[in-house]
Amino acid sequence: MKQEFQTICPLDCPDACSLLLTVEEGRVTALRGDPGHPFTQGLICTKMRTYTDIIYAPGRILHPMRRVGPKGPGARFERVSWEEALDAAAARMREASARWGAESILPVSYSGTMGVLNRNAGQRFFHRLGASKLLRTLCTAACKAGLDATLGAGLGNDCAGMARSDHILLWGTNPATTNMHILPFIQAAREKGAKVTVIDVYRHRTAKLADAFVPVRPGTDAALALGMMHVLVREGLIDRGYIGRWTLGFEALRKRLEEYPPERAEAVTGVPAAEVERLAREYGRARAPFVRMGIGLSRHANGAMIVRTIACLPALVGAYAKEGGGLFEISTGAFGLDLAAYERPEWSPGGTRTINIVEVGKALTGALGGPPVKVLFVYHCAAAATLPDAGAVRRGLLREDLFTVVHEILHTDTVDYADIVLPAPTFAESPDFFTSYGQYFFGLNEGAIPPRGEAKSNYEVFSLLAERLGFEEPDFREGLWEAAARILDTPRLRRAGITLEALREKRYLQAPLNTANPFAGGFPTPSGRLEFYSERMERMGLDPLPAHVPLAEGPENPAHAGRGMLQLVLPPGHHFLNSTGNGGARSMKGEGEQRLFLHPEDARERGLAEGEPVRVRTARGSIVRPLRVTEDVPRGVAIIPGVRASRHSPDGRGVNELTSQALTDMGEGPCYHTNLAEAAPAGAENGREGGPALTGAAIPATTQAP
Ligand SMILES: Nc1nc2c(c(=O)[nH]1)N[C@H]1C(S)=C(S)[C@@H](COP(=O)(O)OP(=O)(O)OC[C@H]3O[C@@H](n4cnc5c(=O)[nH]c(N)nc54)[C@H](O)[C@@H]3O)O[C@H]1N2
Ligand SMILES: Nc1nc2c(c(=O)[nH]1)N[C@H]1C(S)=C(S)[C@@H](COP(=O)(O)OP(=O)(O)OC[C@H]3O[C@@H](n4cnc5c(=O)[nH]c(N)nc54)[C@H](O)[C@@H]3O)O[C@H]1N2
Ligand code: SF4
Ligand SMILES: [Mo]
Repeated sequence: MKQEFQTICPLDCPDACSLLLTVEEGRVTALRGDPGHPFTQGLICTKMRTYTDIIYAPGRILHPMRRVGPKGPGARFERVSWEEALDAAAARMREASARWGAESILPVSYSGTMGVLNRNAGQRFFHRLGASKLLRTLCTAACKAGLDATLGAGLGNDCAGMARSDHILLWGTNPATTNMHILPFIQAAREKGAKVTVIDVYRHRTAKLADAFVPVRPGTDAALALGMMHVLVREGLIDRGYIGRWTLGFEALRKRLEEYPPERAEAVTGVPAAEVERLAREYGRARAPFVRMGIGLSRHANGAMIVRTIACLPALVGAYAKEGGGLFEISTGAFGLDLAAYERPEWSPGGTRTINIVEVGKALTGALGGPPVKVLFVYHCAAAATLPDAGAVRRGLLREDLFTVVHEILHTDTVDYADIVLPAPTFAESPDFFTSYGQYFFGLNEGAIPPRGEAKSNYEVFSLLAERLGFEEPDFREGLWEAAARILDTPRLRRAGITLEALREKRYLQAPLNTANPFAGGFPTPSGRLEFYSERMERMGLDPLPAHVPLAEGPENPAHAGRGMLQLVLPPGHHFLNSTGNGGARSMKGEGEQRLFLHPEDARERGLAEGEPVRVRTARGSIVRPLRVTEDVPRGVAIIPGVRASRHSPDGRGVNELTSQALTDMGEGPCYHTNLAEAAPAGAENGREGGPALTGAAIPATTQAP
C-alpha cells in the first residue's frame, strides 16, 4: 500500500519546507516538496530529495551501545539495552553531581532537528539537574544582536515580497545552496526587469546566476555599506520624509558618513570607488530595492556591526515601507512561543554557570576555570565536526576522566568519543512542530513511519532519564502534544487562532504579523524608530554609530601586513546541511572531494598546482586538501566549502580544525569566517606537521577598534 504523509523538513535551513513523504510497506520511498505550501511551492533541494540515504544509511545507529576499548577514531562498541544505557548515564550524572557539583555536567545540543519540542527537550531536565547551562550561539546570535541594535528584533520584510522588487542585493548569502525557495521570487522579479547583484567574498553558484557580482574582502561589508550611504546622502538620493518619521540619529549618522567617501570604501573592501558609486546610485534610484542579507556574513569578529550597518541602508531610501522593498535576514522574532513554560529556566539554581557552545573546546580542556566538566551529554549536534576549534574539542573529548553520552542517528566523529551511544530517530519517525528562521510559517509533523530499530526521540530520552533521577515534576510525564499546546498558549497566538488544533487542521499557519512589513507600525527598539544611533550600544561600551571595525585577525592589522596571509572562509557545502550530508551516499558523491579554492596568482606565488595536496594552516591547526585553482575566488582569499567531519576527510582532520573559539562583537557568536591562513605544498614538509611558523600568540583573537 502506498500512502503520503505531510511533514516539515527538520534540517537547520531557513526554508523549513513542507514535505510530502511517500511510504510503501512501512518504508519511505520518496520525498517531495509540498505544492500547496506558499513558501515551499512544490520544490525540494538535493539534500532532502536524497534523505532516504540517511533514514536507511547502512551505518545508522539502531540500538543503544557501550564503548569497548579506547576512545577516538576507530572506537568499538557493543550493543546494550536501553535500561543498561540509561542506568549508566543516570549513575554517572548522580556521581558527578555528588563529587564535583552538578555544574560538572554539560549538555551540548544544537540543530540536528529544528523541531521545537525535540530541539529543546533537554532544557528542563538539565535545569532541574542544575547542570551547566549551554548558550547556543552558533547560528543566528550575532546577526540577531546586529538586527536588534538597528531594527529592535530578528524580523524583516518577507522574502516572498522580492517578487515585486526592481532591485535585489544578495549580500553575503548563496541562496542557490542555502535558501533555494527564494529563487522563484527572485526569478519573478527578474522577469519584470529587476536587477540582481551578489555581494560576496567568492563567486558561488548564485553569483554565477546573478546579473552582477561584487567581490568584497571578508569582514569589510560595513565599509561598503557606509560608502554607499555616503553617496546616497551626498547625491540626495534619500527619503527625508521616511527618515524624519521613522529613524533616530540621522544627523549623527550623516556626520559619520563624512568619514566614508567611496575612496575609503575602496581601500578597505577592494571594491573600486566608481563601483561603490554605481551600487549606491542603482540602489538609491530603485523603486523598491530589497536586500537579502546572509547569516554567514555575521560570522566574523565584527559581524554584528556589519549586520547592523547594512540594516541602516534601506531606511535611508524608505525601502522598509515600500511594497517589494526592504531587508530580510532572519524571522525568528515573529513566532512568540512561550518557551520558558517548556524549558523551565527558573529550575536552574541561581548563579549556575553558562558555557557558550563556541567555547566547548575550552570548557573540556579546563581553560575556562570553574568546576571540571566530567559528564558531557551531546544530542542532535555533530560537535566534533561543527564546533569551532575542533582540535581543542577533540583533545577534550579524549580525556579519560570524561564520561560522554551521545544521542545520534548516524555514526559521527563525536560518537567515536562516546561512552554510551543512544539511537535517535529521523524526522520521518519523530513528530514535532516547527517555526522557521527564513519565512513566517508554523508547521506540523505528525511522523510517517515508526522509529527504526530502537530509536527514541530527544523528548522520550529526557522523560526516561528524569524518571531514573527521581524528578517528580509533572512536566516530565506530560505527552509531547500537551507540551506543544502549552508552548503555543500565549495571548497573542491565541488571539490569532494559532493553536495546536488549528495547526492539526491546516498543517501550516502564518505568524500573526504584517509579514510584508513588520515595521509598518514602528520598530521594536527602545525609541520605536530604526536606530542609526544606538544608546544601548553606547551603554555596552560600543560605538553607537555604524562603523567599519578592522579584524584583528585580518590584513588591516599592521601585525599581519606583508606576511602574505590568506583570508580563509569556510562556507556551507551544496549537498550537505552542515555536516549532516556526510552520512548520505548520494550527498557525498554530489559534493565530491573537498578542495581548497585559490586564485591563480595566489597559487602561483606559493608554488601550488591544480589537484596537488596543500597544507592550509591557521593559528589553530592545519589540514591538507587538494587545490582547485579558480578565478571565482579573489586574490588574498581562500575558500573551503562544506563542513566535512574528520572521518570523511582525507587526512583525518575536518575543516573546523582551522577555526577559532573567538566570539563576535555582539551576541557572542562564532567567527567561522575570520581566519588568517597560510597555504604551502603539503609534500614539501617531509611528513612534518609543520610548514611556515604561525603561532597563536601572533594573532589576537578579538577585534579592536583602529
Ligand atoms: N546546502 C546547505 N544549505 C544550508 C546549510 C548548509 O550547510 N548547506 N546550512 C544551513 C544553516 S545552519 C544556515 S545558518 C544557513 C546559512 O545560510 P546563509 O545565511 O546563506 O549563510 P552562509 O551560507 O553561512 O554564508 C553566506 C555567504 O557569506 C559569505 N561570506 C562570508 N564572509 C563574508 C563577508 O565578510 N562578506 C560577504 N559579503 N560575504 C561573506 C560566504 O562566502 C557565503 O557565500 O544555511 C542553511 N542552509
Ligand atoms: N566551518 C564551518 N562550520 C560550521 C558552519 C559553517 O558555515 N562553517 N556553520 C555552523 C552553523 S550555522 C551551524 S547551525 C552548526 C550546526 O551544527 P550541528 O547542530 O552539529 O549540525 P549538523 O552537522 O547538521 O549535526 C546535527 C546532528 O544531529 C543529528 N540529529 C538529527 N536529528 C536528530 C534528533 O532528532 N535527535 C538526535 N539526538 N540527533 C539528531 C544528525 O544525525 C547530525 O549528526 O554548524 C556550524 N559549523
Ligand atoms: S534542507 Fe531546506 S530547502 Fe531542503 S527540504 Fe529542508 S528546508 Fe527545504
Ligand atoms: Mo546555522
